[in-house]
Amino acid sequence: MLIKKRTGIEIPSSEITPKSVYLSRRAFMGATAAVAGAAALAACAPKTDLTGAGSAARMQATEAAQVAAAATAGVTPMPTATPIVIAGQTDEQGNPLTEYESVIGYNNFYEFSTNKEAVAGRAEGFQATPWQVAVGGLVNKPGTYDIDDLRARFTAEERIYRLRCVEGWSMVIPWLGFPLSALLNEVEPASGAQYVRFETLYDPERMPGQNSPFFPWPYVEGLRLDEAMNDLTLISTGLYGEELLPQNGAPLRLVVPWKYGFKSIKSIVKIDLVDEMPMSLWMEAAPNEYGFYANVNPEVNHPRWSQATERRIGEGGRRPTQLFNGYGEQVAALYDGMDLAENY
Ligand SMILES: Nc1nc2c(c(=O)[nH]1)N[C@H]1C(S)=C(S)[C@@H](COP(=O)(O)O)O[C@H]1N2
Ligand SMILES: [Mo]
Repeated sequence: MLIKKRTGIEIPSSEITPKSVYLSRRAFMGATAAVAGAAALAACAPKTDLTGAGSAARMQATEAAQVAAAATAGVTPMPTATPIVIAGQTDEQGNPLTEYESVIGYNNFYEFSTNKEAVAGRAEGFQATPWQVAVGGLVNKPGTYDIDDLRARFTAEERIYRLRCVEGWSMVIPWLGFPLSALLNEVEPASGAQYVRFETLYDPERMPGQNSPFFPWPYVEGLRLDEAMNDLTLISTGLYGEELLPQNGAPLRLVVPWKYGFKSIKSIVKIDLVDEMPMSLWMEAAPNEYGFYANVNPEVNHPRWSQATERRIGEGGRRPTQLFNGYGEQVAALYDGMDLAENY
């Protein structure tokens, strides 16, 4: 089931739109008038009632429009766990969503390729189920969770977040997922737990990039416990109303929208509460370039390039980068009294 939760960053209900409209705006534009009509009809349906008597009919109308639009564009619609999804077309700042094709076709996932356009192809066929995540370390109730169990236990919400890669490009992505805090509360952090350490699957046969000697595999990332408990911090299991595809970190990945994208570790198998700052893959690979915090900051440059501006995928030109990627209201207090240049 999918709900929209009031987070302060969601969009007004007057602007929410069924997925058939946003799934592939380009495909939608090119679709026939009949398809456009069907989708427009669905767009007029009440936005909040997903369970009422009329919802099945609306789902079918929406699905039909989506399938027809996709067929017209020569795109195969993906299996849908939740047949109808309500989403905004913009983030809370009014930025339009990045095209679905770019979100699933332009990826950083070094376990598959260092070429962003090659990742999706290399990751195709990666089996993300069955999948288990071990949550342990300094907790009172360690546990191993099956991905199906996580999906059933923690209701997915939609969160439209900006993703700012440290390389200087960005996207606006409608994620599905649940706050990491919900999972951490379940295992009960013990006294002494101060950080959370995340690890990606290590399986060089299935993730051939891990045969590269240039990186200290597996991919590891970390957060301070208070950062991990912040409501913005998401465990994502999907995007654009669909389950995550392998290139986006199936079946579950972290999303930390105020930090550079590399903190948002993909295909997680292990989460540990620890008492010391974890050493991430990037800290280990290039300590002078990548620190633990990695908060988006236009005034703290990468040693090899400026971070003042970014290229929004799908847009021409560059736009100014925002401190904390525009989420300062929610997270700036986490860093009160800290020197952000020192703690990069
Ligand atoms: N395991 C793993 N997680 C990863 C990466 C990676 O190479 N391996 N790349 C990171 C980087 S640099 C970015 S920008 C985001 C990209 O996420 P996306 O491809 O879903 O947009 O994933 C992050 N998570
Ligand atoms: Mo990135």
